[in-house]
Amino acid sequence: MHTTFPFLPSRAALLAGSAAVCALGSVEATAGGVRAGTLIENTAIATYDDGAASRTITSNTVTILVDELLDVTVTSLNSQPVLASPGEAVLTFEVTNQGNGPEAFDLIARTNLADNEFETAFTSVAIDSNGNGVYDAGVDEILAASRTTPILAADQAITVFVIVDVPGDVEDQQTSGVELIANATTGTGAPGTAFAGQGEGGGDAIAGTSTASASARGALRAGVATLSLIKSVSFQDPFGEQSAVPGTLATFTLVADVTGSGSIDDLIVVDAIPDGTTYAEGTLTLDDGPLTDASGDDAGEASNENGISVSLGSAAVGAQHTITFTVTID
Ligand SMILES: [Ca+2]
Ligand SMILES: [Ca+2]
Ligand SMILES: [Ca+2]
Repeated sequence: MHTTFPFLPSRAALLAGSAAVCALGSVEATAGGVRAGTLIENTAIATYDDGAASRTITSNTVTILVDELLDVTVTSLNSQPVLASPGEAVLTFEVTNQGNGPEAFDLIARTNLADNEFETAFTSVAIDSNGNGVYDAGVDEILAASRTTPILAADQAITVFVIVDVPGDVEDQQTSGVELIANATTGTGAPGTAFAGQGEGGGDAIAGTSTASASARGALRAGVATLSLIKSVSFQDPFGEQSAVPGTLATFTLVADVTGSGSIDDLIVVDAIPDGTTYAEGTLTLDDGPLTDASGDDAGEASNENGISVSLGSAAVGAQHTITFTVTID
């Protein structure tokens, strides 16, 4: 079978052609489409034969000024909940201009979310000035109130840090969320909402499918290390028995256990020599190893006047340390 055209023009063979050009050169596209402010010019061409000659005419040119779509996404860059202990905690987000023109975004951080098991206090929002993906205090710029990002080019993304304060009474493994909202500074609204003349290049700005606003939630999980200290005593009396009489050696055992999450720092265990007893010189031990009574030569020191002191420094969860020392009952 061959195809026949249902319509055969007799004299004028009409050819409709079109040319799309940008007044400034090639048409640049972004994730949000053709760049805002682009002029798209379009002229139609018709050619025909009037019997005497083949002729060509062109239509008037229609020029389209591309309006600016306002669209944004926010994502959390923390793949796991941020481990939080009392004090500062940092959540990391990415804000991307998904529109087709330059736009800045107002950032709002919310810490009072409905299902939070503890509540953080908002401290500040910073941008990753040195681009290393990590919050660097004193280097990364803290945004002043209104917390507006720099103007982001179409498709540009920036890393944003939300810095919060974790309360001192947080319990291990409790969770909390922080939401970061980004609103286009030109305005937000239902998709299609127009802001006349406020688009890049003099066109309108138009809220896109994101409503020119987006948010994401980051999570915190409290990691709190707790220290337990258990003290016990055993006796060896002058008769080889366990009575507590004058002359009995009383050995105290202190067991320090770190539980929960994370670690603790600057751990020091001290104990006084009880009244009615005298320190038995050279009896201080740590984890079954001897410590000298002198100060400054190892982790411990002991004397009848000042009691015992053992510096354990940092200790991670699961660490257990045992200290012993002996006194004589006077
Ligand atoms: Ca804009
Ligand atoms: Ca940084
Ligand atoms: Ca010592």
